Amino acid sequence: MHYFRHKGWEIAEREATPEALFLNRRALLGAGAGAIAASGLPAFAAEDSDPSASIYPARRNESFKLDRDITPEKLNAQYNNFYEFGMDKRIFTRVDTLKTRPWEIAIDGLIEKPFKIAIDDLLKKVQLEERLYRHRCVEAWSMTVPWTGFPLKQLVDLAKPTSGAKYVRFETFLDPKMGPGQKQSWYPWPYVEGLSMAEATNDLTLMVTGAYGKPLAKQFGAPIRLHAPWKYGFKSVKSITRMSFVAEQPKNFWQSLQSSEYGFWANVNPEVAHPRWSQATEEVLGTGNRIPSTLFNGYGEQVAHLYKGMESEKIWF
Ligand SMILES: Nc1nc2c(c(=O)[nH]1)N[C@H]1C(S)=C(S)[C@@H](COP(=O)(O)O)O[C@H]1N2
Ligand SMILES: [Mo]
Repeated sequence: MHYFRHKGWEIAEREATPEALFLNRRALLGAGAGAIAASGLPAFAAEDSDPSASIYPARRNESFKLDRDITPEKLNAQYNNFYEFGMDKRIFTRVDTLKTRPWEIAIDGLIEKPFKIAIDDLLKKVQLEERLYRHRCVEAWSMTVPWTGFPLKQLVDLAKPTSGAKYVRFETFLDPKMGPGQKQSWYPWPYVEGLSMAEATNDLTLMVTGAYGKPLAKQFGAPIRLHAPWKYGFKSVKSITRMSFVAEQPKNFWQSLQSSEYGFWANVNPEVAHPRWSQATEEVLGTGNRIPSTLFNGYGEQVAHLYKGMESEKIWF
């Protein structure tokens, strides 16, 4: 018998989910269109034409496990927040206008030499892996996702920030033809988010380019989005077109809209209520269960040290 200590977010092997088995089978079959057809599984919009399809699925990094089942793909792909495409959860019904190729990301600000890079060139420069992550929305629901991506640190290293860089600011596309929600002029478009340099270079911070063993479906924020799993979901900005290294703390989309309700740090804390609702529990998508939420969404071992000495600041929402 093996004795080893599980971290809070790890599960025992025997609890491996059907999705995990499915992904392993995909890995054996290869990710070609034939394999997808042969498996009889629904093909989601993005994957057929996606030029990066052949690099999925990536090898799973087994150090990132979960104490919960993976949210079924179909459910997850039909329950999304993406205000560029509307204010309800049925984003998948109208996300076709998002054109993900060509797609360039501008990397600029306080770095050695600002540059632009096409998504498919970036994918050649980084090491993709799969990680199982929890996602906790500020609206008090949660899901668990097999993301594919690479640690943001790899991109920070490519960018070579200068010593003046204290934060990374992310920006989503600004194009109301592509994202008709941007015609709603009372919102502070484009969607902006930010992280401190310490957060950006923490190993947990993932740039996500795939989910469920394939390129990101459009509603998940194709072709590239962020996921910082210890923070409320709104920090995880989708469809990124620009990453700027800056000296000042960026003001994010929700903070610009309503700073009394949404802040910069937005770390999950069940004991600190949102001004309009409790954060003590969360509804686990697809289960009908409401369970207690956890400090840093269960990732305290990895990130609590980042906030030592900052207790007097508004780091919880
Ligand atoms: N550009 C952009 N990014 C975004 C959002 C958005 O509206 N626009 N919504 C955020 C919120 S509130 C959440 S909970 C997650 C939802 O991710 P999912 O749809 O993949 O579950 O995306 C985040 N990233
Ligand atoms: Mo959210």
